[in-house]
Amino acid sequence: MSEFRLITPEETAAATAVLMETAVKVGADSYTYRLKNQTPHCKFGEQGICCKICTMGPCRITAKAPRGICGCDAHGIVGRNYLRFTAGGSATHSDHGRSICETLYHANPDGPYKVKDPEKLIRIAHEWGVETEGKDIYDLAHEMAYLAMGEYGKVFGYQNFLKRAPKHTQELWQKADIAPRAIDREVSCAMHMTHMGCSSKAEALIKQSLRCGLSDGWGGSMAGTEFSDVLFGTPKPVETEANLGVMKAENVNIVVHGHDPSLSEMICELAEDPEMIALAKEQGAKGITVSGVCCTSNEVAMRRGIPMAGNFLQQENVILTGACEVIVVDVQCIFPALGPLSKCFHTKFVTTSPIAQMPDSEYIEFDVESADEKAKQIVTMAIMNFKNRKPELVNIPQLKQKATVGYSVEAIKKTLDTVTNSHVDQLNTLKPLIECVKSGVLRGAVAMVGCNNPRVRPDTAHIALMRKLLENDIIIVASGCSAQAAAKAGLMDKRAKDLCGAGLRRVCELADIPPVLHMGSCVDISRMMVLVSDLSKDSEDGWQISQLPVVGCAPEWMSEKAVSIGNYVVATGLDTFLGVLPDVTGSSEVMDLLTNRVSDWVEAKYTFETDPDKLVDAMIERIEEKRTALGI
Ligand code: BF8
Repeated sequence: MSEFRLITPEETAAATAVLMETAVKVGADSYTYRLKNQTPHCKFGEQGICCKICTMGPCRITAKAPRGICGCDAHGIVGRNYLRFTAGGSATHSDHGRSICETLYHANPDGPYKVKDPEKLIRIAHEWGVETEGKDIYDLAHEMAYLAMGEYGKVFGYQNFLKRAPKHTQELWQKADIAPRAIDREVSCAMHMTHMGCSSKAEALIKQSLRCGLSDGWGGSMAGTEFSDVLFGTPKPVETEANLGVMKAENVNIVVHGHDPSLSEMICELAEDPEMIALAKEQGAKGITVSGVCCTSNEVAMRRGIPMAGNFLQQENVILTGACEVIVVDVQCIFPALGPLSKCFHTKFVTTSPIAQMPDSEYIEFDVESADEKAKQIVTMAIMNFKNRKPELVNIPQLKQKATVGYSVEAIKKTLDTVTNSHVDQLNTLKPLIECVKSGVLRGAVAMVGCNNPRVRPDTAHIALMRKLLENDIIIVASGCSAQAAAKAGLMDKRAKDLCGAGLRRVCELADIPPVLHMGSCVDISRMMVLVSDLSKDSEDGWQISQLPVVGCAPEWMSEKAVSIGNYVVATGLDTFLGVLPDVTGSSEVMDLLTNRVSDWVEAKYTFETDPDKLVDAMIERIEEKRTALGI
């Protein structure tokens, strides 16, 4: 085995800098150029004190004008903006979850979408009190999909999945009046509360932000994750590779980008079709390589080992390699810049969803009924485009790392089963993990999530934080673009154990795991909620979620979805550390609510810190405080 070496974000940046030369050559711009044109950013926007929810304004809060025309002060304006931001994220994740439920509703043994994990479907049905005995698995799938879609508009009651949380957490939600009702209702209610002349009390707005976030994490996102597993299989450890070097110059390169596995799964399926491979060879290529960007990449990496070309701020780079025949996208986190950029190359930019339509793209609408036909059309388009490459523009930076991915909660428990000496009561539980934490072999865990943001040099905060946490025997579970940052650097290579403290290294050796566990895409942060719930339930000492030495962190986040996630992670009882400030600094009251007073309701709060060194120290300190409080 060759010697292990970490690839630093600086190395990736240097290797991709040459792609900027190509950009100049072909007359394309990139986010770095556009960023320059957009800075300095608007200070009113940054502080959240610009209000444009009616046409009396826009109003901006200054020392001379402390209230908008309607009389709303900075706290009301910031609180409303924060709640609307949350609602955007919650709606987005949840609508993704709804499409998965729709796909499940159309699953058919003879169609493109099948039930790959019937056991999981039956397990969820039992949780929801649905009779399964003697039912055809596809009838059950359709019944469950219908019920799941009903969760979006349920008339009375709360989200079904809330029952997965420990009793104490459920009681906190009830007491604070933040248990989420129908998913669509919480988004709708957020829009209603923030309409002109409704709520301007910061406390009420922040409470609804938590509730709307919970409807995402314990509602829409959880449906997205769970029913994706039913359809496409529950992830288990699988080998893959990450970084731009996974693209192959001699092959037809198809890049899948976005979030919904319904599209990417079909593309992967077709790309393996011998008929398609033969066609690619006929066209002069050696084969077909599918690689991914953003969360759809995480989805197909976790289930199929499809390599990850990169995370959010790599999306332009895949086109700049000059070797991308098709970049096919579904929804979310797609730069509109890909349209004009693709025009500078032979690359076809294919949009597929009515939700994400963009200029300068070829629109091939993807739907459940014609999924295989459309996938075939897209894969054929890529193959036939191979001959249009301009060889002088082809330059794939030769950087890639090995990664073991696919750590669903089920997979984590299975892995732990291998180290328990088979005591029956320890099987299929998280007890061995709790023992490691109790004994101090592991000090705790951090859930590292979220995006890249041009405000931070791509991946630098993710990697710096992870390295220090690992040195301190703190295990990491990661998702979204944070997981891809780790994989690109090499932290999901099992050999990265050598970068860990002695305790964590020992755990990695015994369990044969990398020190950063890939738990999936951003909707899969719902997996992390199940993980901490099960840790609490499996703890013989009755540890509540908020007592666990576990925190959440998003060091380079940028999207509305990330704020929705932050809200449900905090509301579930995990202290959450953000490395980019949300636009709330214009209100001392909202700042105090988020970083302090929310803990009266949910026993957890936010910490905002833009200096990565201070951020990681604050997390380690919090983990140690939790250990001391537990007496371990
Ligand atoms: O949902 S981490 S940049 S890709 S928003 Fe987007 Fe952020 Fe990446 Fe996935 Ni999540």
